[in-house]
Amino acid sequence: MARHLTVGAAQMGPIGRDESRADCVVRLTSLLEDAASRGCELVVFPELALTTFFPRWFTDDADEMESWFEADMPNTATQPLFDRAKELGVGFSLGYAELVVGADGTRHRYNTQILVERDGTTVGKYRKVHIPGHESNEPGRPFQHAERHYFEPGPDGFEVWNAFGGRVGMAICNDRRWPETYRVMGLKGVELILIGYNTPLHYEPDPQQNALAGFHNHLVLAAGAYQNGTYVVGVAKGGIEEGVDSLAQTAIFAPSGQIVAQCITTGDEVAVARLDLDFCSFYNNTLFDFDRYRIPKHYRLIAEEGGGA
Ligand code: ING
Repeated sequence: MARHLTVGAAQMGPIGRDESRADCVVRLTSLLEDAASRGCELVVFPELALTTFFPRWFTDDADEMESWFEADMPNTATQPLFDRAKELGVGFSLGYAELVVGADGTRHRYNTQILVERDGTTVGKYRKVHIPGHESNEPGRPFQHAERHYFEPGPDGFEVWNAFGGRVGMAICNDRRWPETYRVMGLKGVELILIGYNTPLHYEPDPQQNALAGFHNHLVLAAGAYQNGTYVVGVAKGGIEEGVDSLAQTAIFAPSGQIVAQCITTGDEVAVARLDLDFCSFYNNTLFDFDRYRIPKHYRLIAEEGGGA
C-alpha cells in the first residue's frame, strides 16, 4: 500500500515589526485552512513565522530582545492555530523564536521549528544548528543579520521522527546550505525534510552572490533531496519586509531533485503536492544505497571531527 501524504508549503509574505502574534496567527490559520481545503495533511510554515525577522536590527536591551521570543508553545496567541489544525485534522510545522529558562535560571534563546501531528500532539522540536550572520552590531551594513547575537546553536543536532506515516526531519534556513544537514538525517532514513527560511536578497559579505540567491536556494534544496533520497520542502518568508527584500521561491522537491510544486508570488501562498513516500526507495535502494556503496572510513576528515557516521 503506497504511503501518500499531501503536503502544503505555506509561504508567508512580509511580517511587519508592529504586526502582533495574533495578527500572524490569523494569517497562518488562513493559510492552514486554504491548505486543508486542498487536501493537505501537513502544512509547513516558514522560519520565525510569528514575528518580523528581528535579527535585521541590533539591540542590547534584554527586554527588547526577549520580546521577540516565546516562552511557551502553544501559548495564548498561538493556541487558536493549534485548535483549528486539530479541528481540521491537519498537522503543521512552525518556526518561531524560543526562550528556554533553565531550572538554574539560565536563559537560552533558540531559532526553533516544531512538528505537530494531526491530533494536535507536538511530536518533534528542532533548534537551528547553523547560526549565520554576526555577533555584534555592524552599523556599516544596510541592515543587520545578527542571528549570532540573538540565538545560540541548538544542542540536539538533526533528528528524524516517525510521523505522518513516514520518517520526518526538520532544518532551518542556513542549515539548508550545509550538506551535513541532509546527510545526518539521510543516515537516519529520513523521507521528508521540512525547512523554513528568511533569506535577504542582499548578502553584505559578498554582494556578487545577490544575483544567485534564487539559484543557490533551489540548488541546495534539490541536491539535499537527491543525494539523500528524500523529499525536501523549502518554505520562505519573502517579499519586502521592513525595507529588506527577501527571497520567496518556496518549493517542494522530490528525491529525484525535481520540483513537484512551487509558489509563484512573494506573498502568502500555499504550494501543494501529493507525495508518495515510497518513491524515496527508487533512490535509497539504488544509486544511494548507503549500506552498499558508502565507505565511511574514507570520509576520515569528517570522522576526525567526530561528526561523521
Ligand atoms: N538566513 C540566511 C540563509 O542562509 C543568509 C543567511 C542571508 C545567507 C543572506 C545568504 C544571504 O538563507 C538565515 N536566516 O539563515
